[in-house]
Amino acid sequence: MLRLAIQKSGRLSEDSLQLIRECGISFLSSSYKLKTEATNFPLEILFLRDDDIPGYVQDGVADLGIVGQNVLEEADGAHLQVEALGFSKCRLSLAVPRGDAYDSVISLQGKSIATSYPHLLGRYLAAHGVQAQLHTISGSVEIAPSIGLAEAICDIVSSGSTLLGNGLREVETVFRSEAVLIAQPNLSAEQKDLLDQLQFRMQAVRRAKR
Ligand code: PRT
Ligand code: ZN
Repeated sequence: MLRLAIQKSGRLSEDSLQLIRECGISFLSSSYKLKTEATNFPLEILFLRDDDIPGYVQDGVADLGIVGQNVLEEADGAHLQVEALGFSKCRLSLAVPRGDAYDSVISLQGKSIATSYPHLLGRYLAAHGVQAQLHTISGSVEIAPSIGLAEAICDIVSSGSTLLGNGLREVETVFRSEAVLIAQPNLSAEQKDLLDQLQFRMQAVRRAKR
């Protein structure tokens, strides 16, 4: 038996469930439940907050998980990735108020930056030799400059319309992300075999869409 953790409700939920269905796995979907069992594959599905998924998989509470690489990498879990899934593509970007002067990342030297990704951003700034003051906030990062909390932000961007609507200009890409399948490091031989079957089906689903 494998336990797969997916996001309970959010941007990854629907595509994660659809991928499982497209792999030919049937289950009773119940949005209010915490878990459900597949009827034709030895798989149990746990519904969790996305931020909790890397930790549950690292600790072996869940055997597998589907999560964004942004959340995985921020939690230092990149070694858990076994398969890129091709959906929920987005990027973690730096943005500044539209009217502000900006030449390169060096322009951020000594500035204050609001983000929910202090680890990824800190690593990027260090690699570019920039020292900045990071303010870690968990949501509504894009309003930080307009309320005087920070001079720049680093947040997830997809279409770019949220930045535009808040008078911000995207200036650097810090990290590119998509949804990935992750697995706990200590699967049994039987579980590894099931994971192989699952990955084989996931790859076939993706090939069929190309
Ligand atoms: O409740 P829970 O903690 O489980 O969910 P959450 O609110 O933390 O995450 P959720 O559902 O918003 O996103 C889950 C994952 O989807 C993220 O970790 C990313 O991997 C991926 N993803 C893809 C996105 C986006 N696209 C996205 N556009 N996550 C967030 N956004 C937000 C972004 O934060 C910003 O507010 O959308 C806004 C920007 O979108 P655009 O299109 O205006 O640029
Ligand atoms: Zn989250």
